[in-house]
Amino acid sequence: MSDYSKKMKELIKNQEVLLSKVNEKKLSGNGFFDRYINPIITANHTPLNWRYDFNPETNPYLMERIGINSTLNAGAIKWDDNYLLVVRVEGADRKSFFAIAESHNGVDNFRFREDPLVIPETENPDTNVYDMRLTAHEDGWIYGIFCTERKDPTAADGDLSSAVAAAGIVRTKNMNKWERLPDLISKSQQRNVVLHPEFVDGKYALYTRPQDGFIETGKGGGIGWALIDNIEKAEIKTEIIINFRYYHTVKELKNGEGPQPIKTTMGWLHLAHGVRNCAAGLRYVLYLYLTDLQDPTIVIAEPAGYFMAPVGKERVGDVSNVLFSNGWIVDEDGTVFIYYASSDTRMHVATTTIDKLLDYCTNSPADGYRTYKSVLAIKELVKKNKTYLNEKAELLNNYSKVESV
Ligand code: BGC
Ligand code: BMA
Repeated sequence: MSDYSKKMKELIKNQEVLLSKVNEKKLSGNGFFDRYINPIITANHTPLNWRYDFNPETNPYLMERIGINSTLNAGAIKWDDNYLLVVRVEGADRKSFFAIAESHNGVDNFRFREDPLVIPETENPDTNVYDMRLTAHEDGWIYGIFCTERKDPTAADGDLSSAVAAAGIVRTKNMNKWERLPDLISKSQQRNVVLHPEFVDGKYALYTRPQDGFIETGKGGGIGWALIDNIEKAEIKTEIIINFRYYHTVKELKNGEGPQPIKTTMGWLHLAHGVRNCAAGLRYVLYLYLTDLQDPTIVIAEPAGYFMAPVGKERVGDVSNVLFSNGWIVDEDGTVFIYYASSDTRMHVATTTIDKLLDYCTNSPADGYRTYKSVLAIKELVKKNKTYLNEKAELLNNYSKVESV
């Protein structure tokens, strides 16, 4: 066998070892979700065919011709019994694109399809696209709403960073052919737009995130809500804020809807990200909130602080100190697979159940917005435990007395 073939075989073998690695639960200890030991999708999981030219005549050194930098922020949906992710893959050239990876069990063995997705452009070509949310809508289509980014046409000469973020919309019925609809028309810039799965008052409903600039949300108060007459010419006419940013909380600077909300018996369950600024830069964490089944604009429960924050190796990457999620899947038995990316670099999964998430949402104390209130919440729990444990001790005591008679 030639050296070339040996090297090639080695590459293929190593990748197969990575792709078929079994993933195991790592108990988190908080009771409301479990992490897994390995990330589920990294840049090294992308097909070798995307990166190498395997012809010794045109690539005698068997070099990578196209570099892949990271795999992050995937939308998720159950499809043909598979856990399907539309992954944001970022090349070494900084451009993100979407690619489908699937697994039979949702926690390991994710494999990319042969080709990445080709998202048709509009008459105003996207410079970059990312963070797709997938919604199986009751109209029968599966929608993907993503962020499309273009250079700010009004940027001053020499300003090569100012950009405009808008929501791009595609839809499919088979996960193969994607139809591009016109971008969402909105007065403000938009990132983190998510389609609600049901009609509300006969209209499409969007979770939005109005922002003053590309980075700054400015007067944009939080996660918004807008009803849309026609999804094929989507336009935000009126927008209200349903989940507010708040001083000195995990979502002080920005927040945004994560994946499509899940309908439960107690309300619509939402996963979102909250951002605060600190000396180390922006810190992104995930939080949960619950809204009313009949009127999804009313928040009925929201625990204080974060549900999940970066830990250990998750804290380091291209954009460190970030957890971001725009995809989750619920199984028929109530198991929830939360797909999240750490530090804009790699994808992970955490599992839990609908019952646990609802328990977490409705029984963890809400934010008191002040230290004093946080301390009172702890004191109340201590008191509750003392009363319970004392009563229990008394019961046990009486029980053992009866037993010994
Ligand atoms: C990046 C995104 C990021 C956004 C705001 C974009 O250029 O691709 O990952 O969320 O800027 O910082
Ligand atoms: C955002 C998101 C994500 C990213 C995060 C951290 O604004 O839209 O793309 O994970 O920044 O860089």
